[in-house]
Amino acid sequence: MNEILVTRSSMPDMEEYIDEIRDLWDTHWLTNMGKKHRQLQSELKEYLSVENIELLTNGHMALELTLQAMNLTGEVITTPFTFASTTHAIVRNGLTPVFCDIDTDSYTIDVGMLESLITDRTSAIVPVHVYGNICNVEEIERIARKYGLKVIYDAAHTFGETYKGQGIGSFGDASCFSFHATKTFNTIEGGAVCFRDKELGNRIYDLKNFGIHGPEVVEGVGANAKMNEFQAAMGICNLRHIDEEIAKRGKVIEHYRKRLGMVEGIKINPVQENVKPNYAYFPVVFDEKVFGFSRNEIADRLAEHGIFSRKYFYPLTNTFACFNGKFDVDKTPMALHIAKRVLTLPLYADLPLEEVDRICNIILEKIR
Ligand code: T4K
Repeated sequence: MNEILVTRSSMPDMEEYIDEIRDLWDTHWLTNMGKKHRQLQSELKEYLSVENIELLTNGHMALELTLQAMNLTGEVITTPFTFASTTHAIVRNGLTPVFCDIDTDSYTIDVGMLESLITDRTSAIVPVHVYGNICNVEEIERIARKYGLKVIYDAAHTFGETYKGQGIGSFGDASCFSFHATKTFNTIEGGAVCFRDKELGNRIYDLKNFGIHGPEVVEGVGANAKMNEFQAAMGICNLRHIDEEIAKRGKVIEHYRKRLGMVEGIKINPVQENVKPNYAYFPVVFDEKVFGFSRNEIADRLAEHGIFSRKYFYPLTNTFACFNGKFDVDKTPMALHIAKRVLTLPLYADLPLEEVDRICNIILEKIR
């Protein structure tokens, strides 16, 4: 049986990658902000249309170190409908996550509720552009200014997206991207933070490289979160093909939408206005009462055919066992509703449209 997983890493031709890494055998320079790191950093700055960018070893460290570099205290407002990383980055900085519910259509932070969660202990907002759906950046900016809060976007899913023609990484005080193998753009593992304030960038740099300023000068108590040269080389190669990759993902999604978009009991995110998308994920929400089958039944049925969809993002982070019931999930009812019903279907650039048809046929099989 031909197995299909939820995604498959984009990779350049092997020869292209080998050509890119060949000179590492001449220089023996493998990490510590080498030539490839510097090249990728400057190419990404241009591609993402951002003023400042710092590369890191993964998306999680981008988030965790950015929060640390901001010296935040107290409470941080965020959403539980996300990958573990977002909440963990907050908690690992000794901060208290305060969970806001999500919007019905985009599954991003519900800006209508946001203001009611602000207290005199709130220091920041960490909204998530989940699945590549853009948050209401204008309203978030207004609220953050009004209360003097920092905004750090979890932009793990939004590589290359723009809003009103502006690079998505240029919103808020900082935006953190993931370049993990499963993302639209990958550096195997990898990530980056884009930021406004150069001083913040200096502090993130210190945290990513032990606070070292020279062979005999250590000015900060930093960690190690450097992207190495093999990661950067993968990024340089993948960046050459990214527009084509995104276009191919777009075709896959177009086909899914054609097949599933009008089916009663299946909900698909509406296309967002003024957004250039990157087609990061394809989430589908099943309303069992109308569709006739639950999300879990559909996931199991697909698995029987060797098709492995995923329940991103179930369970909600505010229900994780590691938090021992500390958070009240009833405060985020929409997030709970979506998490129980959502399934992300297989999506990658080279997924053949015939396979998309096969997946849709299995999903729709018993309702016809
Ligand atoms: N914030 C958000 C909102 C995020 O979604 C993430 C990461 C982060 C922050 C943190 O960024 P990083 O520190 O990871 O850069 C995957 C990814 O590992 C993770 O990056 C991603 N979000 C999350 C949504 O998905 P798993 O545990 O589901 O991955 P796994 O190993 O089950 O892989 C899923 C599928 O991907 C496989 O079935 C096949 C395919 N795959 C996987 C790997 C590892 C490949 O094709 N190639 C590969 O190398 O977490």
